[in-house]
Amino acid sequence: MTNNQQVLKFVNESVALCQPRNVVWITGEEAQLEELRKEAMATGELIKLNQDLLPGCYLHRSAVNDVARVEGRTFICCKNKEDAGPINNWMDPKEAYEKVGAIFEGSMKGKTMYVIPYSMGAVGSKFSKIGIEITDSIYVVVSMNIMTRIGTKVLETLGDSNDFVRGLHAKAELDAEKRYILHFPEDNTIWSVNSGYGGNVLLGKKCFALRIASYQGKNEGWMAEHMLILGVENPQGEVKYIAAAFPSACGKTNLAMLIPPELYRRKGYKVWCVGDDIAWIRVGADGRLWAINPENGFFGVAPGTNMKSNPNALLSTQKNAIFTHVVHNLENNTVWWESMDKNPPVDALDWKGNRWTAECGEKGAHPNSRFTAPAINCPCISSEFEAADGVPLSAIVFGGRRAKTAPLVYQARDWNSGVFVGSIMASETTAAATGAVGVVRRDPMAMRPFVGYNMADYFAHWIEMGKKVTNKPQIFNVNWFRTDDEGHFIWPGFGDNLRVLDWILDRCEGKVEAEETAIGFVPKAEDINIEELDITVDTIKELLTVDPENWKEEVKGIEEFYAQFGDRLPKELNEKLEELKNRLN
Ligand code: GTP
Ligand code: SPV
Ligand code: MN
Repeated sequence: MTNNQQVLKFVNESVALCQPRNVVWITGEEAQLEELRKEAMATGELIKLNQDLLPGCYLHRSAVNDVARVEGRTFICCKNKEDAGPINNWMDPKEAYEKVGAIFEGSMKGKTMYVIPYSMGAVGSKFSKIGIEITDSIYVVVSMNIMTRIGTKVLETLGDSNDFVRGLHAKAELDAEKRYILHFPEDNTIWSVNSGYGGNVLLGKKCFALRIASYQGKNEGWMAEHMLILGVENPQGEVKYIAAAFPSACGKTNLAMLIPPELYRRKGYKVWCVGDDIAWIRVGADGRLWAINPENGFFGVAPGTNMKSNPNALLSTQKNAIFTHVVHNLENNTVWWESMDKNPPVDALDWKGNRWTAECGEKGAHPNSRFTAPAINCPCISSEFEAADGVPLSAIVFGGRRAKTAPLVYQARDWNSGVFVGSIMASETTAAATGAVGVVRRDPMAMRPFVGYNMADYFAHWIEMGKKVTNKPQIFNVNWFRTDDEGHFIWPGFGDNLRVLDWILDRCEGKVEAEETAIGFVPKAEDINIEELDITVDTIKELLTVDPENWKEEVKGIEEFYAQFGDRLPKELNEKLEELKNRLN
């Protein structure tokens, strides 16, 4: 399929290591993909769902121990340990190739090896980048076909260039003890073994588009971020773009495709989705930041997705989608998950494939059960989804899950204050990664698990980028997750989050005043539009409070976090921390 000597060398070396029975190059043609789906159905790897209700849709299960990213087994393998930094797990590249090479050795005996050429970003666009993923999993092939642009056209675009990311994946035994997700940023290489879960094996996603790309971006002067991108169209038809970074399972997909509240719809507001998880951001000739979504589909959280919370996401999954670890509804051969509706199926299998009914008290779908769905299925996909230069950003928004402390929204004073705001982000952990759920941890820019180098250098890169952006977006922080004394969310969230974006865009245009606090600018309570909402201005006031005592506690956590980086932490951030402390006193 190609004469590219570097690609051939990579494939040949992978064959020598994994020893597959045969090698199949993925062309991207529907006939080939359909053959593979049939083969996967025969082995049970894919289950074909009701084609009248869910045309082109399949169900897939990995192993019970394989339902989330494994941060403890994810490594950055660069020559110097200091370059991986204190947040990443590090392995010496030579040791990593040897140790994990032994696990790959012979792992594809008797199996087929698939070679998937893929493009992150529209094929041939100057911002796009190419990867080759080698895998023994048909689930990976058909999912990469949804999540990225794959096939012959990508190899044609690559020509004889060596500028591609090498990704090697083997399911092997799905042995959690021998599971490794390795990144070699200095070699443009990713190795993933013993997993079949999306975030660990769809190598274009977190592995390439964030961990490797963040390293490339640092060296090449651009940014790879864990951000959704959306456009808000006002009644005059003007569209302003916002990129927002929230940690895993903290609301990116929901915000990216939100449906405006009735009030806003009547006025003529629309929201357009450009991306729901990853943004590659560059400085344009006009001195603004421009963002593309390098992906071609959504890998979304299923539980909680319903016609009320996120109809656009649900509608995106109604054709050509693949579901993992959800309930298999045997009544009509469809899928179900918690809070999809109030009618759990009676005749059903749970995410493990065991007989299940809602009465048993256990959840039927895994909390991190997901779907891969083509972006073009989304009813509000932006006309700029494939735009070669991306979209210009008016605002960058950070946010996390905080029961207290962080107000509904605040604005940073300037770019470096915004970098500080991003760097001190903290959020309660979710089911998207293995480990405890609901524990507050620092997750700067929602990138804690995804920066492919030293996080202190990543902060420095943000500060450097700010110097190149002459027409800067404003930077904000939001928190949809403040709770009352009974633990209920106070803010209605979802579509009503547009009310906060409305204030954010007004601030960007200098149309609305704000109140200065120790941490930045918060809205005047009456400036958050609560028309037709069942809450009062007093509730908004409560949501906007900045409690100095809470923030003094927060400062301790920030100091502890910063201390890990020693001298490598940019001095600008220490200055911002000192400023915050002074304002609090
Ligand atoms: P990843 O795909 O892991 O990166 O997650 P994500 O950031 O795209 O999160 P997603 O939009 O899938 O939301 C995750 C969970 O947060 C779901 O259970 C949602 O129902 C819930 N959620 C999203 N937005 C809101 C909100 O505004 N308020 C509340 N209370 N919950 C929300
Ligand atoms: C996340 O965990 O942030 C996801 C899902 O978007 S995964 O692809 O598993 O990383
Ligand atoms: Mn994500």
